[in-house]
Amino acid sequence: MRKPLIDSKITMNRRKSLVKYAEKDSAFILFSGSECTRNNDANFPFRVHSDFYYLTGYEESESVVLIRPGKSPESVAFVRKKDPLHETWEGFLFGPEGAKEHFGFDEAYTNDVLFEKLCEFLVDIESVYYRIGLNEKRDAEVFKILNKVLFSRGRKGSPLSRVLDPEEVLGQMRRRKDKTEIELMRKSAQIAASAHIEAMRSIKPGMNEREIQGIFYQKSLSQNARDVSYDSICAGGDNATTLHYNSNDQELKDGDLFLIDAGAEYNYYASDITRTYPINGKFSEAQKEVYQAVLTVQKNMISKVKPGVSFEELNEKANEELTQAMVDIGLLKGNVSDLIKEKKFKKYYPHSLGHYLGLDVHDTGPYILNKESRPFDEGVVLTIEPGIYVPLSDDEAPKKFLGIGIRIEDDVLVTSEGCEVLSSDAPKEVNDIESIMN
Ligand SMILES: [Mn+2]
Repeated sequence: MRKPLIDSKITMNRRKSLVKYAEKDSAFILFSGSECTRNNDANFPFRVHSDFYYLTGYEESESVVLIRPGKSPESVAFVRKKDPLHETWEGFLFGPEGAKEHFGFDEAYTNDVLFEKLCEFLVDIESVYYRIGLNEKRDAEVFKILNKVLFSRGRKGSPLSRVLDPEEVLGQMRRRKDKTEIELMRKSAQIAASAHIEAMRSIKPGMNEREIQGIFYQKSLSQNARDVSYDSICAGGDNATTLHYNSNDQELKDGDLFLIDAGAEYNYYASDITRTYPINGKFSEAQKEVYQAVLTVQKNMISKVKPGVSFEELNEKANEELTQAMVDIGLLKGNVSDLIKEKKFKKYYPHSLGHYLGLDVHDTGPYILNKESRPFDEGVVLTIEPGIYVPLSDDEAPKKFLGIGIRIEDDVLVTSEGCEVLSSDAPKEVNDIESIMN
């Protein structure tokens, strides 16, 4: 038998607490996702949908859960049937009995009766939380069911009033991490940080970007990460000025910087860390100038993270400080407040400061609520990742800065008083980096 990764008491409590957030007489229909098969019969690795995992801990593909907050039965699972022949090929399945026993669902069935059972369980439901657009075929089936439910109520029955995005509720819940999640986030960041250190130690001029990608991957999985949390960005020299560079196939040159944006996924929880360092182990003066500018802003922004502060405030502050730094090092010319107003900094810093982090790398949760910027709460995890990128092709920057792309990214947990940097094991001070590399 496969052991569930989360104690079912925790997922049962999460399902129970939906009633605090959800509309009256509502139901959630959540799918785990389906296996993707290539033409040649080889499987793409399946990964359960994060909302589904958060509320169930169940990892099997083609599973569905219906949750009716406050009603009985409250949770009904539809899962793959136990099938010895299939299990010989593909491995263990819990089946409905196992699903009930080990995951605490009130009822469980095989997934082939999903649609007739849904009709039954949706009769007294007014609003359905269902995510449209993940799978068109599934959308069509779900809407067919909803239509059938509607008709079954006859003329006197109340209409099914709404289909709502489950993110409205799950975004709120998942945005603040509970104790169990914080432990997993911490572990995920520690794994990734140690993989970053390994990459830092291994890099040498003449290696290929891909070799460092491999070292990061190996070091993550050897510490029990189930995968990397996204396609790693391993960019030497000018490649680092392409924000989502992922060809990772060029030779690393003596004298260039290396930018690596890579994270681990541990028990489905993501880390997301970026470090930039010299391929030959020693920063040049020009590289150090830009690096220190980014690092100072990054540390300043981290020091401001606490409950009540919002991304909007931090973004504004980061834009100001980065513009000032760009002027100080001679990358931009002119009056600082004009440059900020005209957003001239965007040329060298085109993205924003960070994002929520959790079961997904760009985690769910509202950044804006009721048209107001949402302040951080205790338990929120986010990234802080300013950067400066000067492409070789730039015709305005001083020559010494051309081909320098720097981003420094940490994972930060909001605590009651301030914050904790979960990824602090990964060195980022110039001296620390140089001493590890030499
Ligand atoms: Mn990030």
